[in-house]
Amino acid sequence: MKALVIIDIQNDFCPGGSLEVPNGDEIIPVINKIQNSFDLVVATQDWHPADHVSFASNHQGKNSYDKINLFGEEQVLWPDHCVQNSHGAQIHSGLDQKKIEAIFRKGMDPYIDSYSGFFDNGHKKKTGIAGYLRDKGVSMLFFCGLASDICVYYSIRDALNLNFSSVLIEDASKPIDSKNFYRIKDELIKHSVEIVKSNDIL
Ligand code: VGL
Ligand code: ZN
Repeated sequence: MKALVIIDIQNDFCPGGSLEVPNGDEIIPVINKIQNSFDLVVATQDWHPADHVSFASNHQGKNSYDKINLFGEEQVLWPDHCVQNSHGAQIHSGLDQKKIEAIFRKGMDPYIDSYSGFFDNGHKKKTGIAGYLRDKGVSMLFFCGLASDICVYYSIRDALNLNFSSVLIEDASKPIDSKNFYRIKDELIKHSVEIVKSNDIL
């Protein structure tokens, strides 16, 4: 059984949002078009408290996109984004939610970031999405959403480690940094992730 996993289609990651992905909203009609091709559709939602450790505003003297060392791991500091209950945290109104059976929130712990839809960045806590997908009988995951070089990428890496076969729908995803995405694409191909276009699955 095949599931579509839609990552973080939220206002803050779309044009006009605080952490906008260039042309991020352009993938929304593409995602809407492909949803009917799947047995199951789920989504993730970045959902941070205002005092979240990933926000530059919570570190004196630091600017957005600075990097800090956090408990031995590198942490990029972001503009405030996807603050719980804010407009920016809402799923973009253009995304068709009729087929989305469950939305897994992530990034609620103020002290750790959570790029992947499966675990926090320290791999300490699960969101429960893997158990949910397995319970539903899913073996193959198709990923799309924002941003393909951050949250989509980390989600795919975890999916591979959890032995889900994984496909990235390239034109249903967009990166924050397209140069970074070229590197990531090579890495994913080496790890036998299939990269397809939305037309291939319609
Ligand atoms: C994301 C940076 C910080 C993403 C989330 O959804 O790609 N990026 N939080
Ligand atoms: Zn975030």
